[in-house]
Parts: sequence; structure tokens; C-alpha cells
Amino acid sequence: MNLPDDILIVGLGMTGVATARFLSQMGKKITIVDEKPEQDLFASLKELEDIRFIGHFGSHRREDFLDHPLIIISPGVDSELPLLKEAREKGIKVIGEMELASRFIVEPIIAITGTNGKTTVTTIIGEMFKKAFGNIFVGGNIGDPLINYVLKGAKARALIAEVSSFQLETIETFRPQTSILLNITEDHLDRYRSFSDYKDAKYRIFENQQQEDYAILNKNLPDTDGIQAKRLFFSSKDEIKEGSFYQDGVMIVRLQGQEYRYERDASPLIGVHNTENLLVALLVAHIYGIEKDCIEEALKEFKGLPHRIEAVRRIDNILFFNDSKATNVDSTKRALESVEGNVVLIAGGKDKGGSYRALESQMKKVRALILIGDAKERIKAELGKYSETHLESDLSSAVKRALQIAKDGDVVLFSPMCSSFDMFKSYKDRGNQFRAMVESL
Ligand code: UMA
Repeated sequence: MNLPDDILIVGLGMTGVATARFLSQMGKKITIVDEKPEQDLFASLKELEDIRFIGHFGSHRREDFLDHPLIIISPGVDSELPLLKEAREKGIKVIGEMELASRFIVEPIIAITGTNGKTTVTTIIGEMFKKAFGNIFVGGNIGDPLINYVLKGAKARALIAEVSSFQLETIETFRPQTSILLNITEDHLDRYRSFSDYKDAKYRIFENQQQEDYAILNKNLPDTDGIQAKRLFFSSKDEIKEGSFYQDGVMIVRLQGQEYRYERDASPLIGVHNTENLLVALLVAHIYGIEKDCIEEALKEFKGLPHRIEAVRRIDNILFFNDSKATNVDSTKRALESVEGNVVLIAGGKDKGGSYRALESQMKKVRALILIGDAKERIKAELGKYSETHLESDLSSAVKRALQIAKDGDVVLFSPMCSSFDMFKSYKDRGNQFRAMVESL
């Protein structure tokens, strides 16, 4: 791809840093802007100590956005920002880092999107591929921007990329050889005008695929007609002719006249949502011809990721689970479906504008609701009538309250349904703090 000599990068988080290093290696003149003040960008700036760039920090200035022929934005930057719209109207190209990276990647990309389960599926597929082929890059939204792969000049057998709707907003030519859409439920309504806009962004994962590519979709999903790639489905409920499904304790893959069977118990992961995650990974593994031995080994070894329905500690027969990664209501619903017994649910955080009512069907399991953060009043208004409800000022008092309320055999589940940025640096920081609080009880 021919890049102009003068490029603006918007956002100096992990993506901005990686993009700047790549463009610097290509000898480009780089300007970086970030709405955060310089003192809050200390860590990123330290990583760029050895490269030359112009930086404008603190707030976005109109002249920066209109002064460069190409703008590369980070996923956290809304592609509909008025300044970006104005730039586009002036003929300036605006793309995201994933689009930029994909233009330099010739190896097959397996891209995974969906509201929930992306990171788990990306990781399991990565483990299976590593066992089979050794040299694999696992990255994207999971925490290693694809541009880092290009920067290193690596040559992997394939790239396994977790892809968010934010990253898909700014693609143009991004064409995965295999695109996976796990599920879509309400999320990020603080960024999108409507659920339909969010859904449209997700479906863009298929938009550049051709007939020889694969599109893997949850059988439940609507509107799959416009997809060019070969469509394969997965389902935890229905039998599937070409794809993968679950039946009577067995996960079955059907592909090109062959059938492959795996005991559900072969994996320690619990819950129907994980059955779906595993079905996808098995299907992808067979598309790429991975041997059963490698697949079975990966199934057995993968014990789940931290902060996802992670058992922390048992105190007097009360089991504490850290599910800090649950940043939307569907994720919490899945957690409630997966744990056994009555639940004291600790939830709340930064409100993303969606409804919490999707949890109503699971509220009979909830002995008490303990709420924290910006969203606590809204959650109380929507779900408070279904169980005893307590509002707490912080996570530490919520944890102590949960221990007082929980009875023998109960589960205390920290599954916030919200993002973490009201009180924590990230969901990981939030989960680590929860774990430490439970350990110190
Ligand atoms: N910024 C601006 N102007 C704006 C908005 C943001 O200057 O209008 C600046 C912020 O001040 C900040 C920088 O942009 O300094 C941050 O950019 P970023 O939020 O894109 O952060 P990165 O560190 O680059 O991380 C991003 C993804 N973040 C988001 O999508 C919000 C990471 O996903 C991803 O791992 C990383 O790129 C590598 O690809 C995180 C995430 O929360 C885990 N993703 C969402 C999710 O999974 O639900 C989509």
C-alpha cells in the first residue's frame, strides 16, 4: 500500500504507540494527537522516546485534523467525531489501525467478532493452531494490535484476530479468510446511536470476503443473505448439516461429508455459552485440517481466562466468582446461567446506555443484588423489584456486604454488566482488586 508522507494518528494508547512505531519505521512524518493531557500519556510517550513525531495533547484541534492527507484512528476514537467527518468531507482518508495493518498482511486472517466470547474463542483457536503449526500470531482487540505483527516482519502460518465493532467501523479492504460472528446482543450504546448501527458494524466483518472464504455464524443470527463467503453455522441447540452443533453431551463437527465428535466433558469450561465457543473453535480447527490429537489436547488444557466466571475462593461453603469481564447485560446473564445455587450478585459500573431488563429471566436465582458505580440507580430501577437490593459506595463495601448476606451453598458473583472506567483503569484492574478483596476477607 502506498502511504502519504505525512500522517496523523489519533489516540495514543496501545494502538497509537504501535502505529507510530510502524510509520516511523517506514520513514513517515508523524503527528500524534490525544485528548488527554501530556502528563496522562506518560507511559505511551516513554515507549516512543526513540522516535521523532509532533505531538498535540490535551484537546483535539481542528487544524490538526484538516492538515494531513491520511488519518489513522485508534478503536476507542469514534469514527463519527465531527472533526473526522469534516476531514472526510475535505477528501482526507480516515482508516483504523486494523485496516492499515491488513493492507500489509498476506497470510490468512481468521477474525472473530461478537458481543461476548471473542477473547475466549480467539485464545482457544490460537492454542489449537499453535499445537498444530507452531508459528501463529494471536492479536487484535485481545491486546496486541495487528500492526505489531507487520512491524516485526513476522511470518506466521495464520493470524488469529479478535475484532471489535469499533475496529470494523473503519475498515475498507480488510478481508479475513475466515470471519466468525459469535452473537450480537446490546452493548456499547454509549457509542452507537442504535442497536442496529452496532449490528451493522459487526456484520462488516464479512463485507470484503469472496466465495472461497468462510463465514461462520451462530444459527440464531438473522440477515445472513448478503454474505459472499461459504456460510457455516454453529448451534448449541439445533442439528446442523454443515458446521458444528451440540447433542447429548457431544460436540459434533460436520464438514465436507466428514463427521468429527468430541465429548463436551473433554473441556473444563462450564456453561452453554462456552459450548458455543468450543463449537466454533472445533469447526475452525477442522477447516484448517488440524489433527484430532492437537484439538483434544488444547480442549483439555484450556481452563478459561481470568476475570471470566473465575472461581476465586470458598469461604464457609460460599463460593466467590470474579466475572469482571462481564461489561454488558448478556454477559452477566450467561454467568448466572452457568453457576449453580442461589446467587448474591454484585454489579454496576459505568453505564453504557442499554437496558438491564434482559436479566429479568434469571433474577429468580438472585438472592440479593448489591450495586455500585454510576449505573447503580438505573439498575435498581429496572431490576430492584426482583430481589433484596443494596446500594454501596465502593467495591470493597459491596464485597463485605455480600459475605454478610450469602447463605451456606450460595455463590457470590461479581459480574458488573457495565464497563469499569467509572472507578477502575480497566476490567482487569477491577477484577484484580475484587480478587484481592476476597482473598483478604
Ligand atoms: N482518544 C482521543 N480522542 C477520542 C477518543 C480517545 O484522543 O475521541 C484517546 C484516549 O484519550 C486514549 C486513546 O485514545 O489515550 C486510547 O485509545 P483506545 O481506547 O483505542 O485504546 P488502545 O489502548 O489503543 O486499545 C485499543 C482497544 N480499546 C478500545 O477499543 C476501547 C483495546 O480493546 C485493544 O486491546 C487495543 O486497541 C489493541 O487492539 C480493549 C476494549 O475495551 C480491550 N475493547 C472493547 C471491548 O472489548 O469491549 C471494544
